[in-house]
Amino acid sequence: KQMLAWQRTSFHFQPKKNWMNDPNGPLFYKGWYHLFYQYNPEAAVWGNIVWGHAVSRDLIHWQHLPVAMVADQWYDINGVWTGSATILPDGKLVMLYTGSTNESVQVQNLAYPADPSDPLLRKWVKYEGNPVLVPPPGIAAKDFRDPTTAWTTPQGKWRITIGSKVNKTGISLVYDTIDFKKFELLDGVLHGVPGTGMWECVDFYPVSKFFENGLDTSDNGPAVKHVLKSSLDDDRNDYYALGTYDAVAGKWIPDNPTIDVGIGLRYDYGNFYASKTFYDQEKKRRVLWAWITESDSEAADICKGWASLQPIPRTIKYDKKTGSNIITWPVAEVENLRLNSKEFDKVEVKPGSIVPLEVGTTTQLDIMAEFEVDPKVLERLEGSNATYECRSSGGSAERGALGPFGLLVLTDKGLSEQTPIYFYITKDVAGNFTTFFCNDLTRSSEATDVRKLIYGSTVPVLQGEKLSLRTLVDHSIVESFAQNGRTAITSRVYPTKAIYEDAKLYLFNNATDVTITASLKIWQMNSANIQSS
Ligand code: DQQ
Repeated sequence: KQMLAWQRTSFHFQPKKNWMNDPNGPLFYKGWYHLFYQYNPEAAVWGNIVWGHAVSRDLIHWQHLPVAMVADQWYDINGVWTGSATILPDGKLVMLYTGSTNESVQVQNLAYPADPSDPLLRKWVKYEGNPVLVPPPGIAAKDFRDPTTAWTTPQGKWRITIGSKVNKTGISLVYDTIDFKKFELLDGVLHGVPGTGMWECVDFYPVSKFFENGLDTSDNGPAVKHVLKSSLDDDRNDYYALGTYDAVAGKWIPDNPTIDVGIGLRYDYGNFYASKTFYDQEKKRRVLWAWITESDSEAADICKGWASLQPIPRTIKYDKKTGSNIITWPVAEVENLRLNSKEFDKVEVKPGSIVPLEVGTTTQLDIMAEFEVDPKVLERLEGSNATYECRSSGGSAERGALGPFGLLVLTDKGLSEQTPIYFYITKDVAGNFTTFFCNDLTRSSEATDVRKLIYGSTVPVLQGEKLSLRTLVDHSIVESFAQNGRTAITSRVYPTKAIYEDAKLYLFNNATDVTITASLKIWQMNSANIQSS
């Protein structure tokens, strides 16, 4: 009981009770951030899906509102599924969402605010001509869902894309519209990738090649690249690629076809799915939400009465330094929750040792850490051909010359439960280094009904850069970022012993050949007191 109560978060968005999944139609309107989400009002498992709704001034402190849309029409009676908002030039809003019909056909529907003068957008009206789109010829009835935010075309129309598949090829269909009521299907697809299966929750948006600000979804030109993201139903991860959008043809081409959507980069290498971005016109940034599932058992979810979280929303930017990836980083507003901080300067961690970090209670933390590895040791070491992979290489217990080293969060004094977040450097025979960033959950809990994977991937480290990581801990969620957000890993952690006052924090170094010098700043985090009205 106490264990389950401990798992509820203090500064992450979650409904008061029951089940949540995908974020829907995020937007900023008349001074308020709105988050809608897939919600089951009746239970802590998926089903009876309606649109939950909450508002915030700062993306951190939320107020729950009554559900925005329920399943009350033949065209959404089996579920008011995922959708996106578009803000029209006159400030009006339209919402497109997928309905699962009385015959479980996936159709697209239009909704709009009943009272645009209400900044809280409490009431929504469904268009009387719904559905506005049904599956086109050649597309199966259950493979047509999750319309994006619309952007403008050179012809002055609106354009959207909708995920689907043909055989095993994941695709995104493209439609033009003037009024969001009548749509015209374009020839061909925005993009498709063989072998990737059904594309859910497609997202498509520009990022600036040169500047820090985010871009409106309709921005285009030589100074932008376009990100295409798909949530792969088959492996439940969010993949993206950078590329070029041809507005005339309605097609997108990846920069590098070998790291295309679904076969290349991910937003997050942990638990992170069905994400959606929106352009925050107030702060001129693009913000990312996502569905973070539980990784305990359904029985435990039913027992605690809730399931799923949203991450701390992240700003998304193109990484000008590498040119090959985007960077995601918790919105600046989360820093307002920082309480007292502790600094640790140049702590030496010898090969095969751990160092406790005394910071008081460790269940709500924001940790910034930098690690230095003696460059002479790096030079001296002989390269090997070892093929390392976070997922399959034995986790934090497997010792190599140059790793693993990093943090142990949510760890009890006896180290019987520990959640390591770490770097691991490899050197090949040609002398090239590769840095991995991983999170090992295999010893994170003594509970037996919990999925305990090892997450992670490589992270680009440029000449002269120190290794840096940031980790946010909030009870059962741990979000980690390497090299300022080039690689992110979100995990759900369910300790049985390392809870409340018994959760400790350590530095560890399991490398055999290097001493690590770590400098950290660690804040305890306030709760966000999420209110219901
Ligand atoms: N969740 C929704 C669908 C979407 C899926 C249904 C992704 O619209 O494809 O709850 O998690």
